[in-house]
Amino acid sequence: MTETHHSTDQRTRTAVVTGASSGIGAATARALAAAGFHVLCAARRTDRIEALAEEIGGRAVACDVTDDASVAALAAAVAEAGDGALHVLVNNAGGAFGSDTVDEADVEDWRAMYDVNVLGLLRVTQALLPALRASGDGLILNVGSTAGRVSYEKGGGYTAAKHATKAVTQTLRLELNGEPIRVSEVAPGMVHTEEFALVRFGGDQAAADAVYDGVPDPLSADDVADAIAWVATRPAHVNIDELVIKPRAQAAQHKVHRIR
Ligand code: 8X3
Repeated sequence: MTETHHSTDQRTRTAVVTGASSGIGAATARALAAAGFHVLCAARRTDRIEALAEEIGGRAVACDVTDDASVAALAAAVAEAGDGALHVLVNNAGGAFGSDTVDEADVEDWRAMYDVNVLGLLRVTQALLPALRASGDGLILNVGSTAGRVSYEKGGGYTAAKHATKAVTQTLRLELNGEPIRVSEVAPGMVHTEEFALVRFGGDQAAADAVYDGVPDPLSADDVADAIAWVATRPAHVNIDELVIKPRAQAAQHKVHRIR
């Protein structure tokens, strides 16, 4: 046996991670593969997910969660890879676009945030629910945020979208009650990834760096992936409803310890 890092009981289980090209998504794909899942790495940037899939023995699936046809192609790939069954869906694709007050926000930024963070989750979940049901032991894990718990200045569009992520997660858990599908949300606070803040600030590296400036230890993508893999590997009857994870330095959204 060569794949000694795979636990035998998870070997044949299949997982999908959206937004797998970077950050929390890529780290989650690695963590689930290490836990023994066959991971379908879904994202728009094919060069990145192909390299990742090769690294972890998974499969790359080009997917834009804001596009119906693209999500249908993901469902087709799942049907092929998992023999019609999917055990874990990690709805991770998302992001923040813009940092403006409600007064000055760009409607298109808000539309794009709702589309990827909320409607993307809806599209993918609808498309993959039949395969999750067919597994007899499915998990839908939505990556939320502390921004889905509180609001903060210049984050109105993102906090609204992430509050919606939480609401949809809770609704799904109610509606799927009695079916063999768990529904969970992992909600991180400050995570230092290469792209999240950079995208939010439209490529302004100095603004992105300022978010983490002086914070001794923000979370890493691996920290969050570790939590996601833990949720995914609980026994079938154990539903972790929600897990909020912040760095020690972040006592609350606005209360962040900085050493300079
Ligand atoms: C990211 C956390 O603090 O930028 O989801 O809203 S925060």
